[in-house]
Amino acid sequence: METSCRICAGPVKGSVDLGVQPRGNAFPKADDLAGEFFYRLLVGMCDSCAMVQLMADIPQEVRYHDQYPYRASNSTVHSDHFAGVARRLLRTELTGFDPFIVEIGCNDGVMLASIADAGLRHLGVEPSQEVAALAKSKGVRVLSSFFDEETAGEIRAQHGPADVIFGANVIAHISHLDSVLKGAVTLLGPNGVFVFEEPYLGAVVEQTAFDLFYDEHSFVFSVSSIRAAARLFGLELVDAEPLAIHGGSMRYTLAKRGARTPAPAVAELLADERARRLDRHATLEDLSRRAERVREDLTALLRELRADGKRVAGYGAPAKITTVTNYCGIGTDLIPYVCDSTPSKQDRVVAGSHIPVVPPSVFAEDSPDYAVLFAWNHAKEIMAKESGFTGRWIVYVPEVRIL
Ligand code: DWN
Ligand code: ZN
Repeated sequence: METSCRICAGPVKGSVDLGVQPRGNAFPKADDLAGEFFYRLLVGMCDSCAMVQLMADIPQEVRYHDQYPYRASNSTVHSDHFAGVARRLLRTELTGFDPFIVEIGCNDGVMLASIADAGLRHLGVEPSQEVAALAKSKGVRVLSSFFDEETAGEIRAQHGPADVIFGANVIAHISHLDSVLKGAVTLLGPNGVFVFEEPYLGAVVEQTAFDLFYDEHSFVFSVSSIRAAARLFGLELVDAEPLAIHGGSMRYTLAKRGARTPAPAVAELLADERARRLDRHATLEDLSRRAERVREDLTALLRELRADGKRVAGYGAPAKITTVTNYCGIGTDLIPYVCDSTPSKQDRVVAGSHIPVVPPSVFAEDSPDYAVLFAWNHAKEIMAKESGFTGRWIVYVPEVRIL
């Protein structure tokens, strides 16, 4: 199958086939499974700009509805990270007279609350009502909308140019990325920056983290694909910084073309990506083979444990669990339940695989023999929290192992 690149219209060939999948963050009620939405999760790379993207386009209104369940503040590590992002922006980019920052997809205000506390002009652009209400309760000003070129024009007309546009784990979600980049050009002041951090293709490849592919991730960025996309729309990649969050992310800084001198990190990371062949189809094809291996190993292990009468549970219900369980064909026969601390996911089931999501107290009481760590990017925090767990952890990233 071949489609056209959403950024440059070049040919995109499907290289990773993760089968028929539901929406990653659907978390339906057990008695409301009739209308589950499914699509073919095929991932490809553009021949021209090397942008890795989903071949299917799931309408954004279907993904970011009012009950969107993800809460960015749900991990201490994440909350600390975003408070740190705010402190850094306050120190570096937001030091002029009456600065203005816009955050695309501000979720529950995990970053902008610190900006609001500092008394700076800001605006979160967030289409999902429940998370937007949480942000507002923290004193964050929110516009209920999707960000695109038109919204950017409206914001500029009302508030003036932005010094910073920020986005975390959201820019790669937006399939109309071309319109977002055009909007950044419209909204930014002459020396403004568009800073965003997203899961990094290099980390996905290195760790065989195929579960980072799901409907919300319209793209998985690399330094080279972002540099190419920025150029097409009058922007320039002026900095890139690897981050540990979400199992390996990259923070990109774009400025208007010619406004800033690119940091040495850009050329260094581009050279590293060339050496790692991150712009080659063969790299995705290899990732696909390694994903198949994880599927074989994980299902074989879970079947073996079941045959031995062991009790196995899941820990964490990130969006990633939807991809893994549906790709591997793991249902309640192998994992009867998964616990998660997010109230909006509890008493619901994982889409497609229908594994019930329960509060962590159920896990503590049940004390299973094994726990599959689906929220693997939070391993440190979760293992510290569950230091009393007497069973053994199973991880599948970068390969299947019992810890
Ligand atoms: O792009 C996205 C990213 C990167 O974040 C989104 N589309 C949504 C989200 O993806 P995710 O759902 O994979 O994110 P997390 O942060 O890996 O989700 C972790 C899950 O684990 C949450 O549901 C909360 C849960 N959790 C828990 O139950 N106990 C987390 C911690 C730290 C805990 O102690
Ligand atoms: Zn392209």
